[in-house]
Amino acid sequence: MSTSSNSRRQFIKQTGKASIALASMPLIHTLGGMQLNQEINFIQQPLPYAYNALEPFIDAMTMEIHHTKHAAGYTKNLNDACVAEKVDTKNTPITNLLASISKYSLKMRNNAGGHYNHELFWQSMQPAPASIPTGNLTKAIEKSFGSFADFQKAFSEAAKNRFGSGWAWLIVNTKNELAICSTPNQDNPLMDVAETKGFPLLGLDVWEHAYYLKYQNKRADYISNWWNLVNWKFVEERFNAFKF
Ligand code: MN3
Repeated sequence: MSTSSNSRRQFIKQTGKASIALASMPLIHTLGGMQLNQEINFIQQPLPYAYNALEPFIDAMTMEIHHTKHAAGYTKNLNDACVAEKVDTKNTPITNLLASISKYSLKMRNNAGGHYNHELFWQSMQPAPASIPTGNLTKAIEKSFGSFADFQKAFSEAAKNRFGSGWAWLIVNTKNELAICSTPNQDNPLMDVAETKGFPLLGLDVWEHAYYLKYQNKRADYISNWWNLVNWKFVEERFNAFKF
């Protein structure tokens, strides 16, 4: 898929409708020069760092099981569901599938979300030390949340308060503003069924499989330590590529 961000921006300018932009977001596949390839055949990408690279905040065993078992399972099951439900994976970007997910089975919903969410999750982390957002993203965060500290507090609350399994998100919403939301299970803000819709810039996995070996019941400690691992450069690239 090769719609350029220029023609995309042009398209958005002409239509002026963020909701249309959200339904046709090819740029996610080419951010930072990376070709994720999900749109061709839903492939799980290798981790961009070693299993132990995020220690001491996320331990190597958690990372290995999470990537090779849980996340790999979502990708496999997504491909199985696509065969069963006759989705043309060669011509269906994952974002299009998510935008019409209500037309498919629960298996498709859970695994398309699981695949997309985890591919984003791995890339949005990097080994410590902690970084902070810069440039346009900083300005947008301050505009929407007051300060970076206030943003972190609100995002952490969303992650803590997600009952059971799910995700917390920083998104660009349909009003083209930064917002925080959370989703249950493997849902995400790109889905037509999502309560709050938008383009995900950053997501935090708060399923117990993401932290239980090290943190057990202490989800709040996992969340506060995770801030040391956020790859703000990657988040900012997503923001700048999406901005219109
Ligand atoms: Mn997970």
